[in-house]
Amino acid sequence: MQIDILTLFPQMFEGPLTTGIFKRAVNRELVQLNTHNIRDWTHDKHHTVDDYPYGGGAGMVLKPEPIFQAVEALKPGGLQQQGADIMPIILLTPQGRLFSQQIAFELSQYSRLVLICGHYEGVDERVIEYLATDEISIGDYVLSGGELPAMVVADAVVRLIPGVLGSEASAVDDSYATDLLEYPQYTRPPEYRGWAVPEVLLSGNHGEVARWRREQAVLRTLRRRPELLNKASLSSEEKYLLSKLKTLTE
Ligand code: 6GU
Repeated sequence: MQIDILTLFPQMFEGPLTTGIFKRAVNRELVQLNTHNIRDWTHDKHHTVDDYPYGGGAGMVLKPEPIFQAVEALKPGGLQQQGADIMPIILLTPQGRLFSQQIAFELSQYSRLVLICGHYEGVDERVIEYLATDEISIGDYVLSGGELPAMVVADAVVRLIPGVLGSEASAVDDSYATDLLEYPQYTRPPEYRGWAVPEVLLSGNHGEVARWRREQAVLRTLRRRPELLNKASLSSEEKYLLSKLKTLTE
């Protein structure tokens, strides 16, 4: 997969994109990550990327021309896209659809992605209407730019590409992939400051361990994120357990 990131602050990506998951994916040639400075596509003396909003108001608005030119330079054949050639052009903005594991999975199916980092003040609406194919937000809080969200999206997508993670199982087992939160994890020592690891995990009984973990995941989800249980696939035994717990707490 090739990911092109358009930003006013390419230096923000230097550390994250050369560390951990991205480093591995790039080294294994599973991912090619490029950052592009939107400012490089300005042609005036002052390299102007933003301007005052028409109609007045606070803040500045990102101009359309440098963003259109930066994206068009990535696709010399023009922007008409068809079939396998399709390349999502995603604007990161608080007005976008809410990012999720499902969206990460959908994006992981493409061979190319373009991420445009917006800024809180805003981006000229013509970028949204005639250039971007998608708008994504990572949550209901305000960040000063789309750079951190672009890293969040890229991380979530890249780790779903086959061969990026150490074991293929790790991605499947994650929270949200199973619609349940993760069960508690422990490592050595078996007792630390008097706090013991649950006995069952030391038992060596794989069936018992699997049952305990599944039960912990369901209980933790019930307590912390009960709305997730509506779409989770639960056994009839688990549904019965949950209905009993719910009547107990009513
Ligand atoms: Cl994508 N951008 C900004 N500026 N703030 C955000 C966001 C994006 N998602 C959540 N907050």
